[in-house]
Amino acid sequence: MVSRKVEQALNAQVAKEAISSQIYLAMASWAEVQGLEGIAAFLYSHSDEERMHTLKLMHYINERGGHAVVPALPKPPAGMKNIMDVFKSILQQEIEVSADINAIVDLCLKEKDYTTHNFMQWYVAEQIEEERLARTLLDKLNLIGNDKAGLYLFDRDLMGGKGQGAKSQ
Ligand code: OFO
Repeated sequence: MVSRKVEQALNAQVAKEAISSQIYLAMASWAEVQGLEGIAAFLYSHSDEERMHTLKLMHYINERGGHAVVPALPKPPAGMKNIMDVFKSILQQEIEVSADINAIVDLCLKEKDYTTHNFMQWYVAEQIEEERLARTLLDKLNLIGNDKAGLYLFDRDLMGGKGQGAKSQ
């Protein structure tokens, strides 16, 4: 059974993950309109991943005797300045989510909720990967600068939708 405090914190995280999903979705649509198909595929796929993060939390809350609440979501930004701006926002978003996850882990220890603490370790590990990926892609974009051929290759690398190109280089 989750305590009321932990339930509230987990429900707040449900909203955060759903917001992340919406942000990635908005960015995906923007990239698609710019003709950046690979980047769009990566962002659409990541939006799905964030929805999976949302659902995983919701199931956990319900399985532990709480009630997962579907949150109202703010409208994500529709327009981006450029692709660099997109990946800077992504890194910022992931850093914020990591801080939220750490705060829940901290609360679990205070509440002596070792079951939820254990469950949250999946999110802790996931955030390390999410931040790493965002930093790697941002580093690549910094290297590319204004080189159009470089952006073409970056976009092509992300065509698989998972950022594998970024991982293997
Ligand atoms: Fe759910 O990891 Fe990104 O935000």
